[in-house]
Amino acid sequence: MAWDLLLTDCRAATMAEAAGYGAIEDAAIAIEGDRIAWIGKGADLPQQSVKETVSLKGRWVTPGLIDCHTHLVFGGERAGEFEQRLKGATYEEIAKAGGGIVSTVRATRAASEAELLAAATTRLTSLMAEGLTTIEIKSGYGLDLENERKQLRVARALGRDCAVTVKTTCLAAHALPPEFAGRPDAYIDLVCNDILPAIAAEDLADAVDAFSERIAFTAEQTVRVFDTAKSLGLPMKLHADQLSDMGGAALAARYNALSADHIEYSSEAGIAAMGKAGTAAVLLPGAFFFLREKQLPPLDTLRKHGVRIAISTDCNPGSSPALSLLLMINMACTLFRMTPEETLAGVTKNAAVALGMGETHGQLRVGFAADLAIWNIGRPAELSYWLGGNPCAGIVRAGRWRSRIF
Ligand code: DI6
Ligand code: FE
Repeated sequence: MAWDLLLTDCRAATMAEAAGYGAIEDAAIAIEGDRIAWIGKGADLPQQSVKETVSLKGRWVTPGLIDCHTHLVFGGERAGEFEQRLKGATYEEIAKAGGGIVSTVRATRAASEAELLAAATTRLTSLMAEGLTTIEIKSGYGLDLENERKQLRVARALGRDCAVTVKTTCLAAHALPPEFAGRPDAYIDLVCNDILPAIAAEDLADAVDAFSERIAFTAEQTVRVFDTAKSLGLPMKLHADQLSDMGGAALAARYNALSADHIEYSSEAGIAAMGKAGTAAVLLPGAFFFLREKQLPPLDTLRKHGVRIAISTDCNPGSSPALSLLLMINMACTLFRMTPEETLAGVTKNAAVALGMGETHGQLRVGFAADLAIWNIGRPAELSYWLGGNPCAGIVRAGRWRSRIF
């Protein structure tokens, strides 16, 4: 059988070793169908017939980037709240006064599916230009069955239209919708009895998420959502300990969740439980930066307990209107003191783990998805070094060229 595509004369950051880049100098990468068929030193390349051979002239290749936590599909924007915050109002004050997430809920409910799709496509295009080949997209601005379904359908449509792999997550337990004011348990009843079963039956969600926080849902309410997800056979993720320690990390670990996200305020016991359960940490430096938070995520504790650390945009209109995953890994280095190796792992193999795709995506390895990004850089650390700009020179997704500008 012939290989479909052979990339020669490149340098590969395979991310296939326990630590570091797993770099191969003078590498070649062969692709058959949508999988990597061979990777190694060009000198060791076996004789094989090939349909297309492309010399990358010394360029670096990495796994296609993975953004594992986004709220990409929403109506409107919240630049007005940004201005309020610059005058001194806090994110929590704005949320309590009926702004915040609920204002995006109003705009999302009012938007048609076509309008949501057009706005989300524009945002996705920016992310994809930087070598993104997989993205997770959450609902959570509908907060009733019809509108949660609408958001998730748009997310599924993006996956069909845009040559990117989309994983969807139902975040119906994101905020209390105004019609349930003062009745959070009644809303959780609706989520558990109606919304999640219907979404699961229509195969609109690949996972279930919840926002466990003072301004959102309690640990007990989160447990009800998780028990429902478990009974529906859906894996879990959690917005945990972002603004206060709610015991979210330990709760996520107890349910073997794929990931606990934010976790700035998580305790060491919670982090240790994540390490044991194999629950990944998803750190979101864009939200930390944009809300001007002071509490750093517990990096040393995460490292000590061997928790896999992913980095993501958290792209959303309130706390992180971020459209660049490369800027996020710069911030993870400058703000969180992560290393460039750690942050590249955070947007490749560890992001894949946070989506339950660690066995097939996020590394350049034989049998893994042929999703890769080609870069005009001298060394991998450049990916987390520049503030803006885009060194991406080409993208292969599912074995096919999606862009090639060299
Ligand atoms: N945490 C976040 O950072 C986003 N959602 C969440 O639970 C913020 C969403 C928003 O402000 O619209
Ligand atoms: Fe989020």
